[in-house]
Amino acid sequence: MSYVDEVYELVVAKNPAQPEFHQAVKEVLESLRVVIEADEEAYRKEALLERLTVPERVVQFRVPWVDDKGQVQVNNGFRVQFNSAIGPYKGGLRFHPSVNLGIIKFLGFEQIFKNSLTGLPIGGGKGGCDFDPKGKSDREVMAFCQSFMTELYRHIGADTDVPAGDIGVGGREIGFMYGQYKRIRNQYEGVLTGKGLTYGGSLARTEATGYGLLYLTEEMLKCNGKDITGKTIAVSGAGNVAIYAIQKAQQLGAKPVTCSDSTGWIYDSEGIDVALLKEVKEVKRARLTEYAAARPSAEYHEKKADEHGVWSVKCDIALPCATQNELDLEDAKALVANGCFAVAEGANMPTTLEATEYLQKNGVLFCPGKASNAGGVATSALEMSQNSERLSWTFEEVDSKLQGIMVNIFHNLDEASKKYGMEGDYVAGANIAGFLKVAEAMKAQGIV
Ligand code: NDP
Ligand code: 2IT
Repeated sequence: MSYVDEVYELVVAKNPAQPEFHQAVKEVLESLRVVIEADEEAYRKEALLERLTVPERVVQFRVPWVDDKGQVQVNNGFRVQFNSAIGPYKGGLRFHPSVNLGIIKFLGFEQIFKNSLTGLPIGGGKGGCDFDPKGKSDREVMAFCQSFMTELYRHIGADTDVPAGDIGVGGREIGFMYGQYKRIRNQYEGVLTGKGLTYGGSLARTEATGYGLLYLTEEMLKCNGKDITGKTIAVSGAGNVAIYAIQKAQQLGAKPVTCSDSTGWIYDSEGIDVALLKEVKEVKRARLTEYAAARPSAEYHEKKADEHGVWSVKCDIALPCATQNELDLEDAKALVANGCFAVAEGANMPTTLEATEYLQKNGVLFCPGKASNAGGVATSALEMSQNSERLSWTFEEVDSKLQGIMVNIFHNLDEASKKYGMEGDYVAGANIAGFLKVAEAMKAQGIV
């Protein structure tokens, strides 16, 4: 059996009931087949793929806290420190009821290659908790965040592991966690990114993932003889990534017409009103029904299991920005039938393997999240640089560095896909380009 297949079977056997982790590993290993098989014995002897797929460290812990009724609640906290070959562990924290070890491992594994693609010195990690911030008071969120950090603090540090936000973790949660870290450690250091601007945050970090997604999409289209101006875009999600993707798409002259949350979705024939969406989601933390109520051109649709939601809308470009596996084979068929010619992932692994294959086979330009959503973590690394030099850069400075990074990422994966005979397969290009740097660093550092 080939080494790649052997390792994939091992991963499935050793990590039962972690389907998202298997999926992420499968996609990467399939892309690496051509690289590994060219030098199979050397990779096998060093057990490089086994080392790549087993996290350096997994921390799992109890998070007890008291709710507003005086009831004690207990949640499950995680931090997976996956790979530190090229820098301190770096990756977000997700607070969502669906969080479990397999989800955090898939996210941490993806992060290794994403962080490598940014060209910056950051290793791969991810964490989170099955806590649901929805419907909780600010005091409850603070009590939870303080308890979470009361264990996490001993595993992280500015040169060790630097968490940030992800689903359910935004400025409010980062602030509460930062305060508790500082209180316990008595140390003012850049241990988290996505911090507020008054205490070490970077300008443009809030916008970075969505803006970066559009910078990369624009470059991908340009290099394929297409222009983003005037194009209709279907976006899913209504959180941090979706909001700033919609905003930048409009600045570039495109027309995003949809967004969604966990209960329903919006089609707005006039184009999404970003100021209203921000008011509903960032300020009121309300449902999208409130957007529809305030906007005559918007239709609200309740989410239904057997329907395609935002992917049923006629569009030129699709940007999935909500969560994993939200775009399946049937959705991909609907997009192709409606003339969609480009998909770039804002979320992590939003497209199933079958859907990705279908889109690629039907000539749709497809950019995987580990490349197209890397602007968030790249700007986090820029926040770390600013913290280290105890200076703050202007919005324009950070934004122009972000643009340069995203354009560079696209060219790196484009070149890798060509070099390995898979021109236009940006999934393979991203996985190969991300892997080669990490593998070289791992080899140089010996058996650790
Ligand atoms: P937010 O919590 O800000 O927003 C998430 C959005 O997706 C919300 O609209 C939420 O709906 C919706 N959503 C979440 N889970 C589900 C679900 N299970 N089913 C349907 N809808 C869901 O998170 P972000 O915008 O930060 O993250 C979105 C995606 O982007 C994630 O995959 C994340 O890993 C990825 N990402 C985030 C980065 C960042 O910097 N924040 C960087 C790179 C990737 P509702 O409002 O109802 O909760
Ligand atoms: O998935 C991701 O890249 C993030 N959630 C951002 C991670 C970070 O450290 O900024």
